[in-house]
Amino acid sequence: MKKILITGGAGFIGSHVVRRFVTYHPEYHIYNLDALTYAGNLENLRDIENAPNYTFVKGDIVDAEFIDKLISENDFHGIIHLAAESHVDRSITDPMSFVMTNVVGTVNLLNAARKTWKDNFAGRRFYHVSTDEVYGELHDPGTFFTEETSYDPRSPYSASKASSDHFVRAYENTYKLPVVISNCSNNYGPNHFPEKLIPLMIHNIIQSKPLPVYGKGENVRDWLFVEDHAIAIDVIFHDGKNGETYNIGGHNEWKNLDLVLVLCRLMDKKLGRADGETEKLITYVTDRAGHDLRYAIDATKLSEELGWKPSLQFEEGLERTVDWYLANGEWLENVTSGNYQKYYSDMY
Ligand code: NAD
Ligand code: TDX
Repeated sequence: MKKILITGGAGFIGSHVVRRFVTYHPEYHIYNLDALTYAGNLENLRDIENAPNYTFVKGDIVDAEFIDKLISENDFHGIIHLAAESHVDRSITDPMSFVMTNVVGTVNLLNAARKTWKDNFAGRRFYHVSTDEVYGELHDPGTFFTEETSYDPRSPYSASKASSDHFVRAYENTYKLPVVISNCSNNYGPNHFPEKLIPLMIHNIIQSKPLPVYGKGENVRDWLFVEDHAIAIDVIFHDGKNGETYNIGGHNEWKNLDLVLVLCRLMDKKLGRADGETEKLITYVTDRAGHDLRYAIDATKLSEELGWKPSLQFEEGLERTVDWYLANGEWLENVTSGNYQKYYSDMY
């Protein structure tokens, strides 16, 4: 059985990727390597934790010795790398943890793969999961990020992800490591940590707390349902070409304020509140420092070359997401106790 290492598999996107690979690829044994930071939660994987082709490994990608040992002792055919510090606001208050995990951690994995695989790269693949934020921001409607767009990272988070992307490409060029990279737009869906816009709003709506909209709510994001991202990763891992980059996006742009209003109306219905009641909770707060105006992905290459398209309409995805949070109050309760309280009170 081929062994595949997935890093960051206890986090939001990683847990959906792990579930997909464990369920749809019984030909693989999936090793989920995760440090279980505040963002990692094994509850996300309860349904598959006893699957015969699944093993969890607790560990930190910043620990080079540990990573070398893990990778040299296991004959991994593929490494799908998602572990990261992922929240832009946290990168503004603590950039160094982003350098350590996103840059140093990625280079540790690249080094270990190179040393272990030596020049025997046949059938191996290092898949680096990245973000559209490396391309900077867009201003003009109708313009999109393509795979040829120059890098222009503008937050400590995107600078760390851009740096890791460059290292991955450098290892391909210098050592011929078989790599593939994808850059995806904003994900949403079940298991999303409630520091990010959509789950934070859902959490606050349920609790009738203020809904903090940064600035005037005019920034634009392109939203993709997380399971569609997991499908794209599956497709690229198997059919993508070494050395290539694939952009992944939903062609689903929303101004933040419009998105929050849609969510408020949906939650009025779900919670049996009067129409318009929830949106009274909207509160405009100080803008994020260096807040990127607009991200929008052109995913033509992925759809034309590999046949991937998002499967879900946004309305359906948003309703599935809201229903998941309403049905999983205990999950939300667990992740918003303890340290989350301190994070939230420091933010506002
Ligand atoms: P997340 O914060 O929900 O999860 C990150 C996971 O990585 C957690 O389980 C955490 O415990 C683990 N981790 C963090 N530091 C680690 C370390 N030093 N060693 C081992 N494990 C560690 O993040 P996410 O939103 O699921 O994002 C996953 C990946 O996808 C990231 O690389 C991110 O840059 C990328 N991405 C995210 C989005 C998005 O909208 N969330 C969009 C595009 C790309
Ligand atoms: O309380 C909030 N109020 C608000 O107005 C929060 C948390 C966010 N926002 C705004 C900021 C952004 O314009 O909403 C938008 C989305 O914010 P986030 O959910 O923090 O996502 P973003 O900064 O766009 O980054 C996300 O997408 C790309 C992920 O967190 C990254 O990991 C991914 O790479």
